[in-house]
Amino acid sequence: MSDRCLNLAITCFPTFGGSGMVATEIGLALADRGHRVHFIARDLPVRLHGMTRKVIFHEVTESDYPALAHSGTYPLALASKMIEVASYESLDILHVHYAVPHATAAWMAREVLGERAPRIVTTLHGTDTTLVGIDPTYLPITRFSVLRSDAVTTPSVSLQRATWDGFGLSPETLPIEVIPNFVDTQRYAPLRDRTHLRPLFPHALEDTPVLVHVSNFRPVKRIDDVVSIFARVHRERPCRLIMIGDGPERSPAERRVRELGLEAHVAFLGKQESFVELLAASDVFLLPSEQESFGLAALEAMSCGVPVVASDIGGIPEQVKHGAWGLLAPVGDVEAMARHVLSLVEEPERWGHFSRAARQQVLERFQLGPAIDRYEAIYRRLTSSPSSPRAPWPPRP
Ligand code: GMT
Repeated sequence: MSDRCLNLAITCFPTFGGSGMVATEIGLALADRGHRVHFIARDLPVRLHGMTRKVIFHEVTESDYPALAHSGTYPLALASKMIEVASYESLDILHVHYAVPHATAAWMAREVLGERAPRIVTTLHGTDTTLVGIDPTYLPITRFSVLRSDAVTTPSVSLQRATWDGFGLSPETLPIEVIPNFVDTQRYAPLRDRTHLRPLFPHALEDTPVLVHVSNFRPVKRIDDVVSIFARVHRERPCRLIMIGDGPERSPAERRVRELGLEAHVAFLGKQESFVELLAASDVFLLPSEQESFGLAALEAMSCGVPVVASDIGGIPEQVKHGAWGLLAPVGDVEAMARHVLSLVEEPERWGHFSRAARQQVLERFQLGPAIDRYEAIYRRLTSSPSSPRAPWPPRP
């Protein structure tokens, strides 16, 4: 197998969200290994800010022609840009993150490029197959495009299975490789420096427990449960809550916090480009989601040595072992989650044990290097085979 440098392009959503972060980190790590890396996206991905000299960025711009307003031309503009970049740059690999509509745009580009087309790798991230992808509005085209990818990956076994179930497929008709998400363990490292918290809660005592939640504030995150857990814990033991991120559920959550009279104890910070110091200074990370293919934010917390209290759902138990370095409860069981939080913040020794074990797990299983090795191996396998295998059509379950 040749180890020549590859010419590859990555497509992802540029906004705040785990899939874009993972895609960006993969691209930057590949560039560090000497590959030529292009990003094709609607906007500069958040984590590429200030890093553009390492990679080449291609912006996808849609026509503003009035007749096309509201006709959803992003997939067409993206496919056109993929064709352009692949033709000029002789791309080996097109790695798309999030199937809807990225895998479809990649398939369209390949149809146009024919023999010159790069191999397509699709990384599924969660709602692209568990929610949006299986919505009948998109199911036929998403399923088709994923099947037409040369390689498919997911960050968890849970999402691998959910994809087979949702698409009515099997390991034989759609091979899916599980490559867990990863974290930069040097950046996300334990740092119990409470000075970063003081400006948020000037009147809190030094030992007041601080809970933290980071997400895109979508309904699937059950933001109301975050507030409920906090309110229950606060009744037993005064504490504080930091809410990082923004989305449709933020306003209702802020309203509820005010109704409960807890506004002095909760800081809604909105989107933050960097929040690692706040995360590392907090005591417990809350993730009571309805669904979570992986839960990257929980991994970042664990890497900082912050124990996680979360829903026992999706890919979360694959990274958070209940009772060992985190605590899980059924979705919606805010009573149990509040008890879990109290069991950590009221027992410093137990907290310390969970904190060290969480960090250790991340160091052992979720480092960047091994994940990049596995993506690289897929690229090499695809580029060294003369023609990529195409799944039969129509697919059988
Ligand atoms: O669909 C979403 O919720 C957004 C998506 C994203 O783009 O970040 O999140 C998914 O991908 C992340 C990165 O792989 C995972 O950490 C999240 O668990 C996953 N979200 C869901 O499954 C709800």
